[in-house]
Amino acid sequence: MSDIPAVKSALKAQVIETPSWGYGNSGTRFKVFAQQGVPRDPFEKLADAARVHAATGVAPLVSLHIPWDTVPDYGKLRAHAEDLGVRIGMINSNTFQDDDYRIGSVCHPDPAVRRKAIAHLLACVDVMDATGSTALKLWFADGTNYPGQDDITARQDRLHEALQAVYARLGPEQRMVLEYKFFEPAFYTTDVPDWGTSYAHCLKLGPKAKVVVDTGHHAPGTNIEFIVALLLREGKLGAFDFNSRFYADDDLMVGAADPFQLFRILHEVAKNGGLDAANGVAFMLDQCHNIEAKIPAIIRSVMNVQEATAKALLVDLDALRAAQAAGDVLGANAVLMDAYNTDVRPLLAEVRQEMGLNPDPLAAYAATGHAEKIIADRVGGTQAGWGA
Ligand code: LRH
Ligand code: MN
Repeated sequence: MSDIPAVKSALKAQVIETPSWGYGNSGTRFKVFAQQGVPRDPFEKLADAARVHAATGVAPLVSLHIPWDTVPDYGKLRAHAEDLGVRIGMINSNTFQDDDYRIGSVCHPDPAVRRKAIAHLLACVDVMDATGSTALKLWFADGTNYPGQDDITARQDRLHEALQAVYARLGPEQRMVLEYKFFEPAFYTTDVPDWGTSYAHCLKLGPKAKVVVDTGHHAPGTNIEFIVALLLREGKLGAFDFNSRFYADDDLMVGAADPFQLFRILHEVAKNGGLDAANGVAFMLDQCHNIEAKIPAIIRSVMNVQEATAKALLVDLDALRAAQAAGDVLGANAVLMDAYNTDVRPLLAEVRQEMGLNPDPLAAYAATGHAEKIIADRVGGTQAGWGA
């Protein structure tokens, strides 16, 4: 039987990180649709993120992306975040939007280009120092498009050299998380294509280096919760980039395309200590809201993570383990499905009330009038976007 008070306190202690770029304009190679009221700078992005935290109570961290969130004074940005009741989370590097990086950044054949990329990564650690962030999140678009274009092993040597330089720069409380992705923008090899490659590099680097699981970065049919369980067992799960997809890296709202998969992932997280703050797993959203209203979409996404987490915490682990030990295949599966089929919305409404919040975060946000205010106020200037 589930310990509801324990489930409730775990849900109240949940920490979800929202992406600064989720509040800006985004799209596909076909079109980036501009929306009224979109932020023009990182200060306005933080203001929108603070509204998500105010409505949900569990989104106090905002991840930044450099140079998309470059400002002259990061101390001022940090203070602005704290005034708004949020904190700066992971700092994301960007070595995928410069002409010099056409055939790679840290894996580029030309040492001068590699030095440029490493300098950017080290500059991101400076941003961590200035904003109080404790995690550097690395994703490399590096790869090749044609067989023979470059040497697979040599590129791994170059990657390791760059990662070592960054690892050596980290402060005592700082860490780095390495994200993998099986393709795009490269279409023949990607230098960090899967969890195993990221894990191998992180193992060589040391305890401050862990793996990022972006739920949109796997080949169709991949059992992501197996990867999560294994990385937790190895103590090498550093962070999630939550989103969902029907086909490729669609970056849709987490849980929208496959809520059952999200539940299975959170089940492995909850069962293997991944929710314990001591394990330091970051739960970030990495999404783009190309056609839908951005702040409500991010609030809905946070609620989807909360619902999957609540269902995972309601799994009767004693009954599950007993059925598994007895080889009771259908019995064990039924225990999990009972939790998944539980409507946890009343429980979450209670949790929000006990946190002093409106039980309906979307209604809470709508009642603030923020959506109308930003459309009225944010006129002129350049709307934030990927700049792709
Ligand atoms: C790459 C990625 C990475 C980010 C970017 C915004 O696809 O998932 O995490 O830097 O999206
Ligand atoms: Mn990602």
